[in-house]
Amino acid sequence: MSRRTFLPLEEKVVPSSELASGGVYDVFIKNSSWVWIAEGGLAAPQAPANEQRAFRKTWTNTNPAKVPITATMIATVDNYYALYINGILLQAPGVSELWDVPFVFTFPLSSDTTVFAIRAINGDENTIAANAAGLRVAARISFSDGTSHWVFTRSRARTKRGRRRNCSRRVGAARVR
Ligand SMILES: [Ca+2]
Repeated sequence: MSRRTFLPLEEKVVPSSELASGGVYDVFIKNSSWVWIAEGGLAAPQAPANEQRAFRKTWTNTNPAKVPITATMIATVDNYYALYINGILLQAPGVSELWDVPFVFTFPLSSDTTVFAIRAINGDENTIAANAAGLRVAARISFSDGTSHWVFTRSRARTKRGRRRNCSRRVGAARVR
């Protein structure tokens, strides 16, 4: 029997290369969209308060010549979220998180399939009324040959519960987790 050990999470400054053109923050701002689940007859980005929704993306490498080695992901939720990678909790939900301050995560990949899962919570913002909700993500899969593949939230995607929808929200500076 063997026992795995894990490195502790460490919070750092986002590298300037990720803020520059082509970096994960730049690609996130230019290519990803806010999404949520249309429900209750509410107009985007409004959604019921004090409720949570689950989002999941299973990414599979379909090119046997490519070996995925790391993923760098930037994500935010209005209002906060838990992030799971292959079922492992990477980010616990924090009620004090700010939707306009996305986090960047980098983690190793050890197989051709990665499951990104987010439990997204729309907070009450001191009211029980409907309020803005959204999830926004970009992730870069890096391969051993130096190439990469991007995954984004897109407003035209569909979920089992209905059409996700876009909303215009400005996102500020990123923080690394
Ligand atoms: Ca909200």
